[in-house]
Amino acid sequence: MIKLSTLILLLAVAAIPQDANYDEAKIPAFVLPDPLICSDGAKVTDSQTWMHKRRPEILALFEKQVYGKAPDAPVIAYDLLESDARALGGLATRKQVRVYLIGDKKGPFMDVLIYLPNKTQRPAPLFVGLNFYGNHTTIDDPAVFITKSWVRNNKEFGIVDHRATEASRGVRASRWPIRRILRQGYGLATIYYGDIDPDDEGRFDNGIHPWFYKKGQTHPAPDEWGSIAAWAWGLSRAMDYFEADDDIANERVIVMGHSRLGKTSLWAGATDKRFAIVISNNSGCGGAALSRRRFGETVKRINTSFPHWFCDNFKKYNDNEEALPVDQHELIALMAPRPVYVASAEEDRWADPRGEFLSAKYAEPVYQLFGLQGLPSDEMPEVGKPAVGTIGYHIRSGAHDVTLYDWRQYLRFADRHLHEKGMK
Ligand code: GTR
Repeated sequence: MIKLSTLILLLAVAAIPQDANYDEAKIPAFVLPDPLICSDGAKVTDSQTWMHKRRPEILALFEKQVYGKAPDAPVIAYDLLESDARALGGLATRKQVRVYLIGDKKGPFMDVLIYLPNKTQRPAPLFVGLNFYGNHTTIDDPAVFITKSWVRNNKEFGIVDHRATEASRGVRASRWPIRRILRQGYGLATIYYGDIDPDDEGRFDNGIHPWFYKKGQTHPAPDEWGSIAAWAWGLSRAMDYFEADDDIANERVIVMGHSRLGKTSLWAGATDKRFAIVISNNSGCGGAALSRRRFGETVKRINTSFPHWFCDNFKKYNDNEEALPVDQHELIALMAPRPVYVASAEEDRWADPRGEFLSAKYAEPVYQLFGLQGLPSDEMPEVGKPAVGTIGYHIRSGAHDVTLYDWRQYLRFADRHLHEKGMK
């Protein structure tokens, strides 16, 4: 008789993709595209040529082949649903703002939860990030509205029939040290990503996409936005609102995201230069990790498990990474000259920590065009020893998650760069 525990173990092992490679020795030889060679063969030697010629080329390739092109910015509308100048025992001013994504109050909307520090001067610099299960999961604050959007079921969090409930209030607070962020003089804004586009496999008949379909269209064209591009587009709509809010320093907005939402924060930073600093936490394949290494999660694997995240053109690169006209170091380079931080976790091998480091490192030549230090470490830093220039990188101990350790580095990184610019 096979014991139940053995059976569970066997089933768990069976669930691990058999084709995933975790052996550095088995990484295929590859040549990365050079961010500094233009499509006409010209070499980029100055920041002007980068900004006006090469950068737009790379951005267009990512749009067409990887994430898909999002619609132009609409004029948004918004309503302040609720605010409290003495939230969290007086530490913060809370605002909950409904942003109407196409400017029509009968159309789709997302709710932005904002805390601003009361102790420091306004306008306040701000971190913004999407969350996985609803704004009310990020903090133990009974005043935060519970989303009515589709949410992934999660028994542990009390989410059944795809509806968030009171039971999940604060369940993800460990990923959002809001009081600490406030005490350090920053605001925090967060949005439930499913308000923009539900993360339900393969469906494009709900969320934001149908609002932009041409007559008769039922699915984005091969080069049109997948879900990651939609979530990033939503972050830009939040930015539109921040620009209209005098309490927020819109030239000091830092976009941060974890995992699929780390892929999203990178794409938001690439497509929208209004984000002053960009942070990727454990973003892995299709985020910071180099695709050509095929370590852990691969292009084929991600396109199979999550066919809706990227544009359909990206599927051409399943088991065919060398044909990609870009790789993810060029995504990091699109942030230049803005500061960008890439974070890995030691046990998060699925996301390929070394591939995340190398991407950050190989973005360096672009930063050097601006006379900036890139990532001040030629070797992969040791666990718990961040390397920080205009590009920052760390690998911490532990699993795929966002921890206080990660946030401490992000706050320090933001402080350092805003100080340097005389902005804090
Ligand atoms: C995993 C996926 C990763 C990462 C993660 C997450 O299942 O393979 O690429 O995005 O989900 O977002 O939690």
